Amino acid sequence: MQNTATPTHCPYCALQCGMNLTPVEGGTVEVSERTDFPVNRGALCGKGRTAPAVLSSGVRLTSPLVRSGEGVLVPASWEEALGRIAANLSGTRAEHGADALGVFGGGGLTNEKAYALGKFARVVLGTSQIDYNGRFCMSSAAAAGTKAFGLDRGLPFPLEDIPRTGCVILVGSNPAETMPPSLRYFTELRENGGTLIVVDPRRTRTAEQADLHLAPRPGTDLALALGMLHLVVAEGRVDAEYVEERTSGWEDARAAAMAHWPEYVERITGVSVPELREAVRLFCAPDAAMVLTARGPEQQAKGTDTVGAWINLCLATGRAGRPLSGYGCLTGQGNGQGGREHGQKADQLPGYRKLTDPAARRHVARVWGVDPDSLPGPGRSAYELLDALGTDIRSLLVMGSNPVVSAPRAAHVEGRLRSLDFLAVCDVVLSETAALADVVLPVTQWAEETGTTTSLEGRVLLRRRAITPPDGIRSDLEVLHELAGRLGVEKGFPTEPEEVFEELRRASAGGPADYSGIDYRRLAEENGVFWPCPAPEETDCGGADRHPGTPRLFLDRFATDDGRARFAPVSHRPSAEEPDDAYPVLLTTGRVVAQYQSGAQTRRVDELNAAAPGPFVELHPRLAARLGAAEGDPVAVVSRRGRAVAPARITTAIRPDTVFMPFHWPGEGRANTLTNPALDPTSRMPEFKVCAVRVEPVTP
Ligand SMILES: Nc1nc2c(c(=O)[nH]1)N[C@H]1C(S)=C(S)[C@@H](COP(=O)(O)OP(=O)(O)OC[C@H]3O[C@@H](n4cnc5c(=O)[nH]c(N)nc54)[C@H](O)[C@@H]3O)O[C@H]1N2
Ligand SMILES: Nc1nc2c(c(=O)[nH]1)N[C@H]1C(S)=C(S)[C@@H](COP(=O)(O)OP(=O)(O)OC[C@H]3O[C@@H](n4cnc5c(=O)[nH]c(N)nc54)[C@H](O)[C@@H]3O)O[C@H]1N2
Ligand code: SF4
Ligand SMILES: [Mo]
Repeated sequence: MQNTATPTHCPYCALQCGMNLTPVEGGTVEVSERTDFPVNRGALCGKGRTAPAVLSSGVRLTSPLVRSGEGVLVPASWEEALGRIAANLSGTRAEHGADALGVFGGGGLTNEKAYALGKFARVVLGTSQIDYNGRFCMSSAAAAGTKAFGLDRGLPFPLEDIPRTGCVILVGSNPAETMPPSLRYFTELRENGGTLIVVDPRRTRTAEQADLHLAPRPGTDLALALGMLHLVVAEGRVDAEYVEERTSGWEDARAAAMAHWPEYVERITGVSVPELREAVRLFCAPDAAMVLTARGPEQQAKGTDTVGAWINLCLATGRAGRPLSGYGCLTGQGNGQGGREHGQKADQLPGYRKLTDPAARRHVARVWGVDPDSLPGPGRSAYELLDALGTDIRSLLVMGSNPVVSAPRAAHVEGRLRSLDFLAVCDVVLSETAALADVVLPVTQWAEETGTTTSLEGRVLLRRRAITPPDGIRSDLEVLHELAGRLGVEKGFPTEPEEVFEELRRASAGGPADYSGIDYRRLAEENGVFWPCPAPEETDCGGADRHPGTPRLFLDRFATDDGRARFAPVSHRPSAEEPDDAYPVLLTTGRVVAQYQSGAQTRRVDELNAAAPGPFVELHPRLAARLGAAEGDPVAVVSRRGRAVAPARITTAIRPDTVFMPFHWPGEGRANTLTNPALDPTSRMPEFKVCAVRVEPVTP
């Protein structure tokens, strides 16, 4: 056993905090402070600190499982489990065609795994039906960023720029719970004399730190941003020179904003005209400012337009593509950024290339050694794929997601999963989705394997293996290698992560997310490299032997054809489901600090369960009084999709017309039983953040 500490990164969120791991008895590791990684400077949240608990054998899967004749999951050999999957996939394909095979990936997978999974779907299975949980995460911001700037990288600048700007508007983002070590950037901003504005229907722990908290009705951020832009114009705060030199589309965007009078916006959002004016004043006063969005405004059926409206505000005031200014999206999952670049998305090839672009197909097909015409076209988006299970799609492979808990209209999705002919799941634990599978494969975890992730800053990082995995566990890459071989593709699926990365570099070369100048040695030496980072032979590195990477984007030009940023001509529209007599209350959903996502991992950690033991319904005292509900009483939340029951948590921190539920738990308190799968027309993002419900007392 090696006793030295291995420097690596957290398995969970997109902040990818640095940590050191030292092996200890029982096949697990001890986490200690790693101060050389600048993003978190040693600080960790409780999830990162307790992550080793999921390595212990009592918690994790230790053997493949197959469904027996009696319908129960029983341990099996790898030979049998892999054989069953391969036989089923090839049988289904022969009978129903390649598009009857589905693949569902995850933004927690390393770049190597995401790349290999996308290649496996297109080259080995020949199916177009692959998408992943990132569709539920940042896809609206990605779509809006691509439209406006020609490129989607969550943050176009490093976090270290935040304390040095003049004002930050955080829209629907609660880093106090979702990325605690990042909070210091906002604290330092205020210590330096900058201001923080938080836009959230709830007075969160993040909002409590703000100079100004705007609490709009859920689903109305689009109107709010337009109202602010209206005031920017009316008060003569437009940066006309910048608009002229660096943007296009201003006239249409301006006309749309002028139709959104502050009084009209107040009626839609519930944010008063004086509050709107104050927000505009704080945002426009300093020389530099930023708008950062997270899931609040993005997880809406108009998320793309909503983010577009916030970008418009940045463009009109000259706050994008300039030092210490810009729009950014705070990506969520550990590899939320890289996971959306290398081909597990329905419409995408590695390097953030488009599957419909003939040149991209030729380039990637050459790297893969296949005929470009053999590559399938774009497939269904995540929810649409899940909705097609059991009808068009007969067999599904899931790697890195737990949709039984995390998909919208989850009871329906669970039913679709049950209706499949065949379900295979690779996971580290028996998640609620794995529990429905015909075959479950136990895979290695972060401390047991090497691989790269790309953090919310666009910084590519190396996670290093710190311990040997237990016997009987294989990596996702080994699984794909074995399945490819059984399906007749002997080459092209290496099991060594570095070998996969070397191929990924070539596949990404020349694409928007160009990793070709990055290798494992550099990542280790430089503590991460920001993409794009082309190989020296592809670009002018000014005589240097390596491209330095790109911490800050767009300073000279945007990534559009003409170098100009595009305004989005957007107008307010209502949410897919507005309150009515039958469902008079708005439901919004989100996270608590001690649980991660579907909870598959964190609900297995005692310390985290003690801190956040179960679901709850956050509601205002006035609504509670109407129901006759006291703190802790079970209340039922009913939507057109179903009914969930959880204890009441009564607080004045939420709007009286809105209730909030975290989505980390299965069962009776599952928030996603209620949520609306209405999709954004561009990003195909479901409307997790707003639907109509009624709240009822539960009589014992
Ligand atoms: N503890 C913890 N941390 C996590 C995760 C986790 O599961 N647990 N997941 C990671 C991932 S994948 C992600 S994507 C990020 C998400 O990080 P965040 O986006 O910060 O998390 P959420 O709680 O989903 O949503 C943020 C806020 O949006 C508000 N909100 C709800 N509706 C609206 C609305 O209509 N408009 C506005 N403006 N705000 C609204 C909610 O009240 C909530 O406070 O967190 C990452 N970090
Ligand atoms: N109501 C509501 N629903 C939401 C959201 C919301 O705000 N509100 N947010 C959405 C967002 S932003 C997201 S990102 C999704 C996330 O939702 P999920 O996709 O369900 O996310 P996780 O719970 O992280 O699921 C990851 C699964 O993969 C396993 N796993 C972890 N690492 C690996 C690995 O390396 N290989 C393999 N094979 N398995 C691994 C974990 O044990 C877990 O079972 O939820 C979405 N759902
Ligand atoms: S903030 Fe995110 S990356 Fe950092 S320790 Fe917590 S979960 Fe891990
Ligand atoms: Mo996410």
